[in-house]
Amino acid sequence: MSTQASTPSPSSHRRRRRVLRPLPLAAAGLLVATGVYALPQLTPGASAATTLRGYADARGVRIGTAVGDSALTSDSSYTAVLDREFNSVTAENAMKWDAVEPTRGGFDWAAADRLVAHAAAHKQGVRGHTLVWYSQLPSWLRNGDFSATQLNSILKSHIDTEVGRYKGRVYAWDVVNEAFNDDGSMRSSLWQTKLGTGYIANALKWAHAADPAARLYINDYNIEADNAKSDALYALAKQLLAQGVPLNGIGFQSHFVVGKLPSTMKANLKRFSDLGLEVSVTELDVRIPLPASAAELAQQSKDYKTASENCLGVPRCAGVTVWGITDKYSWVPSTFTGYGAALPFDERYTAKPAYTGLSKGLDPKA
Ligand code: 9MR
Repeated sequence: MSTQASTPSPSSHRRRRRVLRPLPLAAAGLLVATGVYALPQLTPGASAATTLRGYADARGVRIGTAVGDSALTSDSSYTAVLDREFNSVTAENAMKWDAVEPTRGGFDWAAADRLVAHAAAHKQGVRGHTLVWYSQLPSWLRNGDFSATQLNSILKSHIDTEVGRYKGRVYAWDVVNEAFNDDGSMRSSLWQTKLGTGYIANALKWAHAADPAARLYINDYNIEADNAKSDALYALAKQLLAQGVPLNGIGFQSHFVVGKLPSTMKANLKRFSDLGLEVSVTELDVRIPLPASAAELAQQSKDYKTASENCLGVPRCAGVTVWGITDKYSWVPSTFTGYGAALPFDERYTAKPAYTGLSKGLDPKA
C-alpha cells in the first residue's frame, strides 16, 4: 500500500488543535465532512446509544477491549473512554500464567482482581485470557523439566484455581491460545511436547468443571481466512464436539494489516458457527505503515467495519473485542517495525475514522 499521500498522523499538532474545537452536538455522528473527527459527546440527556457499547447493547452482543493494568491504574482519560465505550474487557496480560502463578502454587491476583472489580463496577463482562499458551510461562514452569504426570497436575491445578476464583465473573475463557502452526500442524510447546494434543480436551474439561457457565474458547491468529490453519482447527473442533468435550466457541484474534482483510473471513466464521459454536473476534487491530495517510486511515475505517460485520453477520457471533483502545498503548509498534496507528482512538483519545467504521459495523440499524 502507498504511503505517498502522506498526511500528518492523527496526533499531529494541526489535527489536535482542530479536534479540540467543540463540535455542535447535532454533528455527534462523529465524522464530519471535512474529515475532522471528534469524540462522541455524552452530555446530560444525550443518548448513550451512539457509543460503541450503546450499539452493542442494543444488539445484545459484546464490544470489548484488551486492558493493560498500568493504563487502568494510572490514566483517567483511558478509563473514561473504556467505561463509556466498552461492555466487555479482556486482561491484556494480567491473567496469563507468568502474571498469575509466578511461583509454583504461589498466586498473585492483584492485577487480575483489579480488572475484574473495575468491570463489575462499570457493568462490563470479562473475557478470561488465557489458560494454556506456549508463551508467557513463568521460568519455574518452563525450566522445571516436569514429567507428563506432574505437568498434567500442574495444569489442572492452575485451571481449577484461576477459573474457580473468577467463577460467575468471567463469561468466557480463552482456554487454549495459539495451539497451531500456520501450516495446520500442532505448534510445538511445553504442553504439546509433554502431554500431546490431549491437553486441549483436558483443559476444556477442567475449565468446565471449575465454572460450568463460562463459555470456553480456543483462540488463535491467522485463522480468520479459510486456510490450512483454520482447516486444522475446524477438524479439531469437530472432533472435540463429537467427543462431547465442552468447547463452546472459537476466538478469531484478527490482527490485520490495513487493506488486507481476508475475503473468506465471513464464510470461514460461518462454517464454525454451523458446527453450533459461538464465534468471536477477540483481538482486533488493523496496523498501518507509519506515517498513516488519510487514505490509509479511511481504509482502516472500512476494515474495522468489515471485520465487525463479518462476525456479527454470522449466527452465534458473541461480539468483537479490540486489542486496545488507543494508539498510545498498543503492542503493534514494538512488534512490527514501522507499523502502528492500529486502534480506534489516537494517542490523545480522539476518535479516528476507525472508530466510525467500528460503530457502523456494530450499529443494529446500519
Ligand atoms: O498485548 C500483549 C503484550 O502486551 C504482551 O507483551 C504480549 C506477550 O506475548 O502479548 C500481547 O497479547 C497477545 C495475546 O495475549 C495473544 N495474541 C497476540 C497478542 C499480541 O501479541
